[in-house]
Amino acid sequence: MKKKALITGILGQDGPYLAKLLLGKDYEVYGLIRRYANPNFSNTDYLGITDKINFISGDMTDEASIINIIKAIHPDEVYNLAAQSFVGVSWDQSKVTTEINALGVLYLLNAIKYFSPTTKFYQASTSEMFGNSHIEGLQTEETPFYPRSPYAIAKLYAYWIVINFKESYGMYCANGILFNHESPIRGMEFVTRKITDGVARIKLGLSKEIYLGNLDSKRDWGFAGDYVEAMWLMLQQEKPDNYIISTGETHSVRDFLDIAFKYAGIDNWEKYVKLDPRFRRPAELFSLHGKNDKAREVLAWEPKVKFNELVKMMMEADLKRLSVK
Ligand code: NAP
Ligand code: F7E
Repeated sequence: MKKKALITGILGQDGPYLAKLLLGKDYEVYGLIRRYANPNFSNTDYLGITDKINFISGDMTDEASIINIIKAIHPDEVYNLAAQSFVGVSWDQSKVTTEINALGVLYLLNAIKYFSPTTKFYQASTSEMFGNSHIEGLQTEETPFYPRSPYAIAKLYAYWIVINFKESYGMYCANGILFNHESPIRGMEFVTRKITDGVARIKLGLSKEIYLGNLDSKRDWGFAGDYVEAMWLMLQQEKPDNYIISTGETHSVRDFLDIAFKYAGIDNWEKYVKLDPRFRRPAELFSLHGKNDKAREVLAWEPKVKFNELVKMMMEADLKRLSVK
Protein backbone atom coordinates (compact mmCIF):
# COMPACT_ATOMS: atom_id res chain seq x y z
CA MET A 1 0.00 0.00 0.00
CA LYS A 2 1.18 3.53 -0.80
CA LYS A 3 2.39 5.70 2.08
CA LYS A 4 0.20 8.74 2.77
CA ALA A 5 1.70 12.16 3.48
CA LEU A 6 -0.17 15.29 4.49
CA ILE A 7 1.57 18.58 3.66
CA THR A 8 0.31 21.82 5.15
CA GLY A 9 1.47 24.95 3.28
CA ILE A 10 1.18 23.02 0.00
CA LEU A 11 0.75 26.16 -2.14
CA GLY A 12 3.77 28.01 -0.69
CA GLN A 13 7.40 27.62 -1.75
CA ASP A 14 8.48 24.43 0.06
CA GLY A 15 5.17 22.54 -0.18
CA PRO A 16 5.35 21.97 -3.96
CA TYR A 17 9.04 20.92 -3.88
CA LEU A 18 8.33 18.46 -1.08
CA ALA A 19 5.19 17.15 -2.83
CA LYS A 20 7.19 16.55 -6.00
CA LEU A 21 9.85 14.64 -4.05
CA LEU A 22 7.24 12.47 -2.28
CA LEU A 23 5.29 11.79 -5.48
CA GLY A 24 8.58 10.59 -6.99
CA LYS A 25 8.84 8.17 -4.06
CA ASP A 26 5.31 6.88 -4.79
CA TYR A 27 3.57 8.53 -1.84
CA GLU A 28 -0.10 9.50 -1.94
CA VAL A 29 0.15 13.24 -1.26
CA TYR A 30 -2.55 15.27 0.50
CA GLY A 31 -2.26 19.06 0.62
CA LEU A 32 -4.12 21.24 3.10
CA ILE A 33 -5.38 24.47 1.57
CA ARG A 34 -7.31 27.26 3.24
CA ARG A 35 -10.40 28.79 1.73
CA TYR A 36 -9.78 31.55 -0.81
CA ALA A 37 -12.14 33.25 -3.27
CA ASN A 38 -9.41 32.79 -5.90
CA PRO A 39 -6.92 30.08 -4.88
CA ASN A 40 -3.49 30.38 -6.49
CA PHE A 41 -1.98 27.12 -7.79
CA SER A 42 0.89 28.80 -9.64
CA ASN A 43 3.64 27.12 -7.56
CA THR A 44 2.28 23.57 -7.94
CA ASP A 45 1.65 24.38 -11.63
CA TYR A 46 5.28 25.54 -11.97
CA LEU A 47 6.43 22.09 -10.82
CA GLY A 48 3.77 20.32 -12.90
CA ILE A 49 2.12 18.50 -9.98
CA THR A 50 -1.24 20.24 -9.36
CA ASP A 51 -3.35 17.36 -10.68
CA LYS A 52 -1.38 14.77 -8.68
CA ILE A 53 -2.20 16.22 -5.25
CA ASN A 54 -5.32 15.46 -3.20
CA PHE A 55 -6.26 18.93 -1.95
CA ILE A 56 -8.17 19.04 1.29
CA SER A 57 -9.77 22.13 2.76
CA GLY A 58 -8.90 23.38 6.25
CA ASP A 59 -7.19 26.12 8.20
CA MET A 60 -4.39 25.99 10.76
CA THR A 61 -6.35 28.35 13.02
CA ASP A 62 -9.47 26.13 12.99
CA GLU A 63 -8.92 23.18 15.33
CA ALA A 64 -12.01 21.23 14.22
CA SER A 65 -10.90 21.31 10.60
CA ILE A 66 -7.47 19.98 11.60
CA ILE A 67 -9.02 17.16 13.65
CA ASN A 68 -11.32 16.18 10.78
CA ILE A 69 -8.45 16.08 8.29
CA ILE A 70 -6.27 13.86 10.50
CA LYS A 71 -9.23 11.55 11.20
CA ALA A 72 -10.10 11.31 7.51
CA ILE A 73 -6.60 10.68 6.14
CA HIS A 74 -4.67 8.88 8.93
CA PRO A 75 -1.43 9.97 7.25
CA ASP A 76 1.82 8.06 7.76
CA GLU A 77 3.67 11.39 7.76
CA VAL A 78 2.63 15.00 8.35
CA TYR A 79 4.88 17.84 7.16
CA ASN A 80 3.76 21.06 8.82
CA LEU A 81 4.96 23.80 6.48
CA ALA A 82 2.00 26.18 6.87
CA ALA A 83 2.90 29.51 8.44
CA GLN A 84 2.63 33.25 8.27
CA SER A 85 6.24 33.06 7.18
CA PHE A 86 7.16 36.69 6.52
CA VAL A 87 9.21 38.03 9.44
CA GLY A 88 8.67 41.69 8.51
CA VAL A 89 4.88 41.50 8.71
CA SER A 90 4.91 39.61 12.02
CA TRP A 91 5.27 42.86 14.00
CA ASP A 92 2.12 44.27 12.36
CA GLN A 93 0.11 41.03 12.51
CA SER A 94 1.48 39.39 15.62
CA LYS A 95 -1.80 37.76 16.74
CA VAL A 96 -2.53 35.92 13.52
CA THR A 97 1.17 35.00 13.21
CA THR A 98 0.98 33.42 16.68
CA GLU A 99 -2.32 31.67 15.98
CA ILE A 100 -1.00 30.04 12.80
CA ASN A 101 2.65 29.44 13.70
CA ALA A 102 2.25 28.44 17.36
CA LEU A 103 -1.33 27.35 18.17
CA GLY A 104 -1.81 25.72 14.76
CA VAL A 105 1.03 23.34 15.61
CA LEU A 106 -0.59 22.46 18.95
CA TYR A 107 -3.87 21.67 17.14
CA LEU A 108 -2.08 19.35 14.73
CA LEU A 109 -0.16 17.58 17.49
CA ASN A 110 -3.31 17.04 19.56
CA ALA A 111 -5.21 15.73 16.54
CA ILE A 112 -2.39 13.26 15.85
CA LYS A 113 -2.13 12.25 19.51
CA TYR A 114 -5.85 11.40 19.78
CA PHE A 115 -6.71 10.16 16.28
CA SER A 116 -3.55 8.91 14.55
CA PRO A 117 -0.81 8.37 17.16
CA THR A 118 1.59 6.49 14.88
CA THR A 119 1.77 9.38 12.40
CA LYS A 120 5.27 10.87 12.10
CA PHE A 121 5.41 14.66 12.38
CA TYR A 122 7.81 17.17 10.81
CA GLN A 123 7.82 20.77 12.04
CA ALA A 124 9.24 23.61 9.93
CA SER A 125 11.38 25.29 12.55
CA THR A 126 13.69 28.13 11.64
CA SER A 127 17.08 29.74 12.12
CA GLU A 128 15.14 32.89 13.12
CA MET A 129 14.83 31.30 16.59
CA PHE A 130 18.55 32.03 17.16
CA GLY A 131 18.25 35.79 16.69
CA ASN A 132 21.74 37.23 17.01
CA SER A 133 22.92 34.36 19.18
CA HIS A 134 25.93 32.40 17.91
CA ILE A 135 28.97 30.41 18.99
CA GLU A 136 32.07 31.85 17.33
CA GLY A 137 29.99 33.23 14.48
CA LEU A 138 28.06 30.00 13.81
CA GLN A 139 24.72 28.55 14.88
CA THR A 140 24.60 24.85 15.85
CA GLU A 141 21.90 22.67 17.44
CA GLU A 142 23.43 23.72 20.81
CA THR A 143 23.33 27.50 20.26
CA PRO A 144 20.95 29.18 22.76
CA PHE A 145 17.79 30.62 21.22
CA TYR A 146 17.05 34.36 21.46
CA PRO A 147 14.18 35.12 19.04
CA ARG A 148 13.89 38.74 17.85
CA SER A 149 10.47 38.91 16.13
CA PRO A 150 6.88 37.81 16.83
CA TYR A 151 7.42 35.29 13.99
CA ALA A 152 10.45 33.76 15.68
CA ILE A 153 8.81 33.74 19.11
CA ALA A 154 5.77 31.85 17.77
CA LYS A 155 8.11 29.41 16.00
CA LEU A 156 10.01 28.85 19.24
CA TYR A 157 6.77 27.87 21.00
CA ALA A 158 6.14 25.41 18.17
CA TYR A 159 9.68 24.01 18.44
CA TRP A 160 9.25 23.27 22.16
CA ILE A 161 5.68 21.93 21.99
CA VAL A 162 6.89 19.47 19.34
CA ILE A 163 9.66 18.29 21.69
CA ASN A 164 7.19 18.17 24.57
CA PHE A 165 4.76 15.89 22.67
CA LYS A 166 7.67 13.63 21.71
CA GLU A 167 8.88 13.37 25.31
CA SER A 168 5.44 13.23 26.98
CA TYR A 169 3.63 10.84 24.64
CA GLY A 170 6.39 9.03 22.78
CA MET A 171 5.22 10.52 19.47
CA TYR A 172 7.55 10.64 16.45
CA CYS A 173 8.16 14.39 16.10
CA ALA A 174 11.15 16.08 14.45
CA ASN A 175 12.15 19.73 14.14
CA GLY A 176 14.07 20.84 11.06
CA ILE A 177 15.86 24.08 11.95
CA LEU A 178 16.11 25.37 8.42
CA PHE A 179 18.15 28.38 7.39
CA ASN A 180 16.93 30.60 4.54
CA HIS A 181 16.18 28.69 1.36
CA GLU A 182 15.02 30.12 -1.91
CA SER A 183 13.96 29.14 -5.44
CA PRO A 184 12.24 30.50 -8.55
CA ILE A 185 8.91 30.12 -6.67
CA ARG A 186 10.01 32.02 -3.56
CA GLY A 187 7.40 34.55 -2.38
CA MET A 188 7.87 37.96 -4.01
CA GLU A 189 8.30 39.91 -0.77
CA PHE A 190 11.39 37.99 0.41
CA VAL A 191 14.61 39.83 -0.35
CA THR A 192 16.11 37.31 -2.81
CA ARG A 193 13.05 37.13 -5.05
CA LYS A 194 12.46 40.86 -4.73
CA ILE A 195 15.98 41.34 -6.07
CA THR A 196 15.82 38.80 -8.93
CA ASP A 197 12.40 40.06 -10.00
CA GLY A 198 13.58 43.68 -9.70
CA VAL A 199 16.84 43.16 -11.60
CA ALA A 200 15.02 41.26 -14.35
CA ARG A 201 12.55 44.15 -14.67
CA ILE A 202 15.38 46.68 -14.90
CA LYS A 203 17.13 44.55 -17.53
CA LEU A 204 13.93 44.34 -19.60
CA GLY A 205 13.17 48.06 -19.27
CA LEU A 206 10.06 47.41 -17.15
CA SER A 207 11.37 49.24 -14.08
CA LYS A 208 14.06 51.74 -13.11
CA GLU A 209 15.00 50.87 -9.53
CA ILE A 210 14.60 48.55 -6.53
CA TYR A 211 13.76 49.79 -3.01
CA LEU A 212 15.41 47.81 -0.21
CA GLY A 213 16.16 47.97 3.53
CA ASN A 214 19.30 46.70 5.27
CA LEU A 215 21.89 45.65 2.65
CA ASP A 216 24.43 44.51 5.27
CA SER A 217 22.33 41.63 6.64
CA LYS A 218 23.96 38.26 6.14
CA ARG A 219 22.07 35.04 5.56
CA ASP A 220 22.93 31.40 4.91
CA TRP A 221 20.96 30.96 1.67
CA GLY A 222 20.34 27.53 0.14
CA PHE A 223 18.03 25.99 -2.47
CA ALA A 224 14.53 24.85 -1.40
CA GLY A 225 14.74 21.77 -3.64
CA ASP A 226 17.73 20.51 -1.61
CA TYR A 227 16.14 21.33 1.75
CA VAL A 228 12.91 19.34 1.29
CA GLU A 229 15.00 16.20 0.91
CA ALA A 230 16.31 16.79 4.44
CA MET A 231 12.72 17.07 5.73
CA TRP A 232 11.91 13.64 4.31
CA LEU A 233 15.14 12.12 5.64
CA MET A 234 14.34 13.36 9.16
CA LEU A 235 11.17 11.23 9.18
CA GLN A 236 12.97 8.10 7.92
CA GLN A 237 15.32 7.78 10.94
CA GLU A 238 14.87 5.22 13.69
CA LYS A 239 14.46 7.95 16.29
CA PRO A 240 13.14 11.50 15.84
CA ASP A 241 15.55 14.37 16.45
CA ASN A 242 16.22 18.03 15.62
CA TYR A 243 18.58 19.04 12.81
CA ILE A 244 20.06 22.24 11.42
CA ILE A 245 19.77 22.42 7.64
CA SER A 246 22.01 25.05 6.07
CA THR A 247 24.73 25.47 3.45
CA GLY A 248 27.46 26.45 5.93
CA GLU A 249 28.15 29.66 3.96
CA THR A 250 26.96 33.17 4.70
CA HIS A 251 26.52 36.10 2.29
CA SER A 252 25.20 39.64 2.55
CA VAL A 253 22.27 41.17 0.69
CA ARG A 254 24.96 43.18 -1.15
CA ASP A 255 26.62 39.94 -2.34
CA PHE A 256 23.26 38.78 -3.67
CA LEU A 257 22.76 42.08 -5.52
CA ASP A 258 26.26 41.87 -6.95
CA ILE A 259 25.75 38.46 -8.53
CA ALA A 260 22.20 39.20 -9.74
CA PHE A 261 23.19 42.43 -11.53
CA LYS A 262 26.32 40.76 -12.96
CA TYR A 263 24.16 37.94 -14.35
CA ALA A 264 21.98 40.57 -16.06
CA GLY A 265 25.09 42.27 -17.48
CA ILE A 266 24.43 45.54 -15.62
CA ASP A 267 27.40 47.44 -14.09
CA ASN A 268 27.37 49.84 -11.11
CA TRP A 269 24.29 48.36 -9.43
CA GLU A 270 24.38 50.97 -6.64
CA LYS A 271 22.66 53.51 -8.88
CA TYR A 272 19.61 51.25 -9.32
CA VAL A 273 19.15 50.42 -5.62
CA LYS A 274 17.41 52.92 -3.32
CA LEU A 275 17.36 52.56 0.45
CA ASP A 276 13.88 52.74 1.96
CA PRO A 277 13.37 52.72 5.76
CA ARG A 278 9.99 50.99 5.29
CA PHE A 279 11.90 47.78 4.56
CA ARG A 280 14.01 47.90 7.72
CA ARG A 281 12.88 45.93 10.77
CA PRO A 282 12.31 47.03 14.39
CA ALA A 283 14.84 44.36 15.42
CA GLU A 284 17.25 42.84 12.90
CA LEU A 285 19.24 39.60 12.72
CA PHE A 286 22.67 40.62 11.52
CA SER A 287 24.22 37.32 10.52
CA LEU A 288 22.99 33.75 10.17
CA HIS A 289 25.51 31.01 9.43
CA GLY A 290 24.53 27.42 10.19
CA LYS A 291 26.78 24.48 10.98
CA ASN A 292 25.20 21.46 9.27
CA ASP A 293 27.57 18.71 10.52
CA LYS A 294 24.84 16.72 12.31
CA ALA A 295 22.64 16.54 9.19
CA ARG A 296 25.65 15.52 7.09
CA GLU A 297 26.66 12.78 9.53
CA VAL A 298 23.31 11.33 10.61
CA LEU A 299 21.07 12.00 7.60
CA ALA A 300 23.85 11.76 4.97
CA TRP A 301 22.36 14.99 3.63
CA GLU A 302 24.29 17.73 1.91
CA PRO A 303 23.32 20.87 0.02
CA LYS A 304 23.94 20.58 -3.73
CA VAL A 305 23.21 24.04 -5.16
CA LYS A 306 25.87 26.68 -4.41
CA PHE A 307 25.09 30.35 -3.71
CA ASN A 308 26.13 31.59 -7.20
CA GLU A 309 24.08 28.87 -8.91
CA LEU A 310 21.05 29.74 -6.78
CA VAL A 311 21.14 33.42 -7.76
CA LYS A 312 21.58 32.47 -11.42
CA MET A 313 18.72 29.95 -11.29
CA MET A 314 16.37 32.60 -9.87
CA MET A 315 17.56 35.30 -12.30
CA GLU A 316 17.12 32.98 -15.28
CA ALA A 317 13.58 32.06 -14.21
CA ASP A 318 12.50 35.68 -13.61
CA LEU A 319 13.98 36.87 -16.92
CA LYS A 320 12.16 34.06 -18.72
CA ARG A 321 8.85 34.73 -16.96
CA LEU A 322 8.93 38.49 -17.60
CA SER A 323 10.16 38.15 -21.21
CA VAL A 324 7.13 36.16 -22.33
CA LYS A 325 4.61 38.74 -21.01
P1 NAP B 1 5.47 30.20 2.31
O1 NAP B 1 5.88 30.20 0.87
O2 NAP B 1 5.10 31.48 2.96
O3 NAP B 1 4.26 29.17 2.44
C1 NAP B 1 3.50 29.10 3.61
C2 NAP B 1 2.20 28.39 3.32
O4 NAP B 1 1.43 28.35 4.53
C3 NAP B 1 1.32 29.08 2.27
O5 NAP B 1 0.95 28.13 1.30
C4 NAP B 1 0.11 29.54 3.07
O6 NAP B 1 -1.11 29.44 2.40
C5 NAP B 1 0.08 28.53 4.20
N1 NAP B 1 -0.72 29.05 5.31
C6 NAP B 1 -0.56 30.24 5.95
N2 NAP B 1 -1.53 30.40 6.88
C7 NAP B 1 -2.30 29.29 6.83
C8 NAP B 1 -3.46 28.87 7.54
N3 NAP B 1 -4.01 29.64 8.50
N4 NAP B 1 -4.00 27.67 7.24
C9 NAP B 1 -3.47 26.90 6.25
N5 NAP B 1 -2.38 27.25 5.53
C10 NAP B 1 -1.80 28.43 5.83
O7 NAP B 1 6.62 29.53 3.20
P2 NAP B 1 7.83 28.58 2.75
O8 NAP B 1 8.99 29.42 2.37
O9 NAP B 1 7.33 27.53 1.83
O10 NAP B 1 8.23 27.94 4.15
C11 NAP B 1 7.60 26.74 4.60
C12 NAP B 1 7.70 26.67 6.11
O11 NAP B 1 9.07 26.69 6.51
C13 NAP B 1 7.06 27.83 6.87
O12 NAP B 1 6.52 27.32 8.05
C14 NAP B 1 8.21 28.77 7.17
O13 NAP B 1 7.91 29.53 8.33
C15 NAP B 1 9.32 27.77 7.42
N6 NAP B 1 10.66 28.20 7.11
C16 NAP B 1 10.95 28.74 5.89
C17 NAP B 1 12.25 29.08 5.59
C18 NAP B 1 12.61 29.65 4.24
O14 NAP B 1 13.71 30.22 4.11
N7 NAP B 1 11.79 29.50 3.23
C19 NAP B 1 13.27 28.86 6.53
C20 NAP B 1 12.94 28.29 7.76
C21 NAP B 1 11.64 27.94 8.03
P3 NAP B 1 -1.63 30.52 1.33
O15 NAP B 1 -0.95 30.08 0.05
O16 NAP B 1 -3.07 30.30 1.37
O17 NAP B 1 -1.18 31.86 1.81
O1 F7E C 1 15.01 38.97 4.68
C1 F7E C 1 16.94 42.09 4.63
C2 F7E C 1 16.07 41.78 5.84
O2 F7E C 1 12.58 38.68 4.29
C3 F7E C 1 16.38 38.63 4.63
C4 F7E C 1 11.74 33.55 5.93
O3 F7E C 1 11.62 32.50 5.00
O4 F7E C 1 14.05 33.08 6.33
C5 F7E C 1 13.15 34.09 5.91
O5 F7E C 1 13.21 35.21 6.78
C6 F7E C 1 17.22 39.82 5.06
C7 F7E C 1 16.73 40.50 6.33
O6 F7E C 1 14.01 36.69 4.96
C8 F7E C 1 14.87 43.98 2.34
O7 F7E C 1 16.11 42.86 6.76
C9 F7E C 1 16.86 44.14 3.17
O8 F7E C 1 17.83 40.83 7.14
O9 F7E C 1 14.20 37.59 2.71
P1 F7E C 1 13.88 38.01 4.08
P2 F7E C 1 14.17 36.47 6.53
O10 F7E C 1 13.63 37.58 7.31
O11 F7E C 1 15.59 36.06 6.78
C10 F7E C 1 13.82 32.58 7.66
C11 F7E C 1 14.83 31.51 7.95
C12 F7E C 1 12.41 32.18 7.89
O12 F7E C 1 12.13 31.30 8.72
C13 F7E C 1 11.36 33.05 7.32
O13 F7E C 1 10.12 32.35 7.22
O14 F7E C 1 17.14 40.82 4.03
N1 F7E C 1 16.30 43.00 3.67
N2 F7E C 1 15.99 44.75 2.36
C14 F7E C 1 15.07 42.87 3.16
N3 F7E C 1 14.15 41.91 3.32
C15 F7E C 1 12.98 42.04 2.64
N4 F7E C 1 12.04 41.06 2.75
N5 F7E C 1 12.73 43.13 1.85
C16 F7E C 1 13.63 44.14 1.65
O15 F7E C 1 13.38 45.09 0.94
